[in-house]
Amino acid sequence: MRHFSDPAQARHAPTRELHNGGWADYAEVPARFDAVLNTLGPGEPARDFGIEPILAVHDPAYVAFLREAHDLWRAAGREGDAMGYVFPVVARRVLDLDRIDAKIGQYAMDASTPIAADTWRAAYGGVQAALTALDAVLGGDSAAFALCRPPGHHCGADYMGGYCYLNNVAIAARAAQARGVRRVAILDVDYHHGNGTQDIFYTDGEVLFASIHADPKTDFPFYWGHADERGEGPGEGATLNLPLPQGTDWAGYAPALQPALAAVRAHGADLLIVSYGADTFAQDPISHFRLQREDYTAMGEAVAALGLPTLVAMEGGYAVDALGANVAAFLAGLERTAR
Ligand code: OKP
Ligand code: ZN
Repeated sequence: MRHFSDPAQARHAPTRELHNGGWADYAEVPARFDAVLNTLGPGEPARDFGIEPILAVHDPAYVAFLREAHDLWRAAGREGDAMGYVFPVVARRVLDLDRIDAKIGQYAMDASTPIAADTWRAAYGGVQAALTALDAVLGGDSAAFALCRPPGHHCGADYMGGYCYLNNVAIAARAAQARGVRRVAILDVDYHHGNGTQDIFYTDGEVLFASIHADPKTDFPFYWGHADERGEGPGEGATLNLPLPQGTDWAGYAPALQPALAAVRAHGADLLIVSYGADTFAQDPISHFRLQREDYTAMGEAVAALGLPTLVAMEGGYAVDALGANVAAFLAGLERTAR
């Protein structure tokens, strides 16, 4: 299977995040990118599809903010990474304030998503990797892998969060539709609920969002991903949330995969996009499932059995030493079943 990335993605290097009331080392490290390439090989460079596919999903004012936030931060005399600390609950879109802290709060859902000097460039590169992999799939490859980093599934049309700035899979889904694909299914198997992706497609009946994740009662992002969130209006029934308890191993995970795959089948999707996070791994330092490397192969085989053209986009996975092998195991399973 071919895979795609942009070297600029390794330049995004925030130092710390606010977690449980204190500073924690930033878990979404550049070494994740190198670890995957070390295992899979260098792959192919992302091509540049421009800003338009990004603006098909994200608010132009949010994109402008992402591009300038770190410069504004420095201009305000600050050091290190730009990060907010006040978040508007009611009037998010009403005020247009100049103070950098107010701008950040307006466009952020948490303090886990600092903007460093090269954040925009890295996030842009990750989007282009996704779009290049999409192009491979639409061009006839049965599957392709985009080494997206930073990840994307927590950010919405006009907010960042959970280490995510641009929603790679949402942008790929809309780009596919612009090229004539009608029905898209997004299967999110990252440990955390993909609240941004859900949000973007919540009222859209043509894009299915199905997610298996840690119960948000105990895990980030808390406010989204509960089983009763099923979509709204024309999107009603096109969101499926399958929360699982901390400690879930493959024996508990595999049964949840079945209704998710059944929903993809029932959707009549022409294209499958997988938000693949390896943070369900037993040794993941910030997560609490118990999957093993070989379980990812079984997961890949189950996904391949759908028989759909498949774009796999990287989300989380923080056990850096095991990350390459956990990605390779999933891709091997995806390739094993002939289609
Ligand atoms: C991003 B993705 C740990 C705090 C965790 C943010 C989690 C974002 C996960 N120090 N807060 O879904 O893997
Ligand atoms: Zn995650």
